[in-house]
Amino acid sequence: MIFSLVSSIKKLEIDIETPGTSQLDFNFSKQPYLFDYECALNDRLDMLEHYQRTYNSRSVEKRSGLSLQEFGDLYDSKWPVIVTDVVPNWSASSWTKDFFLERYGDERILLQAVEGRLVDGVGHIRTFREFFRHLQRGGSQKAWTYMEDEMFSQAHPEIKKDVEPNPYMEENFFKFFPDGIRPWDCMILWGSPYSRSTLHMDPYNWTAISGVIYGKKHWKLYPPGQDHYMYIEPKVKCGFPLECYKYNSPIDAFDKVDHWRYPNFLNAEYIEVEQRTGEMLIIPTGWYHQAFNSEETLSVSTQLMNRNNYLVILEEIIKAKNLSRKKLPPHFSTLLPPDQVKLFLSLLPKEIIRKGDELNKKIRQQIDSSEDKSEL
Ligand SMILES: O=C(O)CCC(=O)C(=O)O
Repeated sequence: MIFSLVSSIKKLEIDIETPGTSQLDFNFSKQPYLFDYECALNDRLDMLEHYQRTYNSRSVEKRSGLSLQEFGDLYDSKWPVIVTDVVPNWSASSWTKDFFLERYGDERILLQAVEGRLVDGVGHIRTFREFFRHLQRGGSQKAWTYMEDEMFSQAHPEIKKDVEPNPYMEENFFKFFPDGIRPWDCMILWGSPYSRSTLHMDPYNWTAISGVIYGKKHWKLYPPGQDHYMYIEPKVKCGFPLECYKYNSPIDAFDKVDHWRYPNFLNAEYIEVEQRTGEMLIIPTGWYHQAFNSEETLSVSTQLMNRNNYLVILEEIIKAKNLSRKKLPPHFSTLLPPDQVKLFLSLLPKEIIRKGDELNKKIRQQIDSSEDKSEL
């Protein structure tokens, strides 16, 4: 089964007889790449047998001591997994409010305050000090606050050092992206009880990684091929210099869903997962997801592009018309994956990269000079 915005996969059951095509078997310079999810699941089934593990289509395993080989065989671009022995090794695992107050109390960050429903959320720029004061009020189903900030760690690279090492990110082709268009890669998410993300698939359809520093996150994870249940507004772009399509659903799966308005959403199948302090969740390419913090929770999100999902990401970049497939040389698919990515990036119009550099500077200036005095 193949996923994309026009694909479908109704049930999670899979037909192990169906042969699939791997990303090695076709020519990216000639035709669009559609990830073959069923093939990936079939590979996973074979490998579960090999590793003598049981198959459960309703759960996400918690693993420690997971080798890179087994991660690739069982989970990467196939099935979510919670890894329990990465976050405890980060300096970030001892982050506290005092740590941020002492070092960055007057620095400005981006947050969302919600009175009512998720769609009513309003973005604010506030200092850490003000945010913590607000956070102290707690939250309820109808009033909560969420720092969702990707910019702070860009201005403070020392923060990024605190969320290392991560062995599952050793191969990450995003490092080849020029500065201006490399997606911000360390989002700090700090929320009151009841805070939550949107229901979405990530930009460029990358693999998402979330590490909980403290607190508890509940996730709803939707296996690939269910785009047609999500009511995604078609053809909406993210507005990034390196354009991509936006896959944000208007539905809040942690609130009462208006089934008159969104009847097909009733058919969407999902897996529920609880992610606790010190745990890292890896969500594969193609899975819609939504997070809900049932208590005050601090987490960090990042993303992965590696040999198992890089063609999905390059396809998204082509789909959003950053580069014509015709520009790729015929030998493109014969190159090793990292060389394909480097060549692809070198063909992007220089204007896109220039715009990216400019935008990064502009956003930083806007945050630093903001006079946001709006009521929280
Ligand atoms: O932790 C959250 O609120 C959501 C994070 C997320 O969905 C992501 O990183 O893609």
